[in-house]
Amino acid sequence: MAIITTAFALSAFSTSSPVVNVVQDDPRKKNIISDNSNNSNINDPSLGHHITTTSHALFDTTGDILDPTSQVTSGKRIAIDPMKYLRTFSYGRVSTNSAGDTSTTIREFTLIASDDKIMEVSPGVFYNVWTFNGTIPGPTIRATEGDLVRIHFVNNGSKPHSIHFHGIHSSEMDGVFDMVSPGGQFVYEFYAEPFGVFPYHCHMQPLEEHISHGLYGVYIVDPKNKPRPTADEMVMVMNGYDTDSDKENNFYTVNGIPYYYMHHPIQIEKGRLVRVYLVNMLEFDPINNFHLHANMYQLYRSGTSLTPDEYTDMVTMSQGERGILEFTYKYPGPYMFHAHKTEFAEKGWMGTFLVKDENRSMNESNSVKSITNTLQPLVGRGSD
Ligand SMILES: [Cu+2]
Repeated sequence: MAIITTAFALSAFSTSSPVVNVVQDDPRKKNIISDNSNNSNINDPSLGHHITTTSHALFDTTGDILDPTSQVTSGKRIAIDPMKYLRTFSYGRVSTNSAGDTSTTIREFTLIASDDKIMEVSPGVFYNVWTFNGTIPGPTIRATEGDLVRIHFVNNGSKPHSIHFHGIHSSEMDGVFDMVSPGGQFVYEFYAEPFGVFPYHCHMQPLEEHISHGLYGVYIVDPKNKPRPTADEMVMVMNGYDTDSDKENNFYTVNGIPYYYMHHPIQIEKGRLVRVYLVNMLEFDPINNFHLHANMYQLYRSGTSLTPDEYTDMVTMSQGERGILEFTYKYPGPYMFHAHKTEFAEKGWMGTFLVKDENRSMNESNSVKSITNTLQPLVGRGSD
């Protein structure tokens, strides 16, 4: 049995870091994750690593066939779709565990890290992106408070990676001390608590390298007892790309591609509640922010309360900060939203909402009818 000891040798945690063993010939490797993606490495039994730790329990997969939360693209070039990402929520593969009178909803997800993909960030500018499931940001994981969340993590990259979820969970599920070597797997399992909006991201060192290349996504926990009102819901992740490796960003985006929503406005309806789950994952710059034009929004910081913290048109966040923004447009038309840090806006972090009046034609015909109805008796009388 080949045991590769992969101690987490971080200077910041040099005292009593747990040692992680990757057990290559574990008989349970028959339980390796397989799926219908075209990434052959994942189905290679020789890569069916399992991780044990000397300081806590063994975490293993169920052996079930798992559904990737999004398609892994073939080849090294990736194309991401911010419009699709915007309103896509992954609720996982759902099962129920009943014990007596109580039953727990289990949500299982597969996240596959890779670090060899090339993305055209801007015309003619290519950048080595590191991705979860082939996208930046990674898929949006969504659960309800109290659900059991099980993340089957596969490191299909060439460097050690992990997933660190924000939220409440045990130490061994924190994705910090247990690095997953290339070809390795790990199963993170925790109950979804508290409700709110959280980032997840790789936590390997050097952290700024792993985050700035794109290994992050959003994790939403819905309140169990009092769901938020129905709304047009969307996710926005603020990020940047340091394409010349000088530790300063050259491009800034929301949802992965500079200026995307300027060229492809987000259509929303007049009078309908819009809810944005906003997360800042920008590396290198200490702050980022979100300004909405011609409107104001209710801001729920971290999304952990049903009572808004602020009514504003501007929120500033440091890295990892997030919140829920709720607003409704009164008037149709195009409206900008952007970082109110001019440099970021002018290097790609701006977009537009196109507010449409869905009832406009009906309203117009109704008003015409109503005007006609009002006028007709007069017209009739006048003609007497
Ligand atoms: Cu990483």
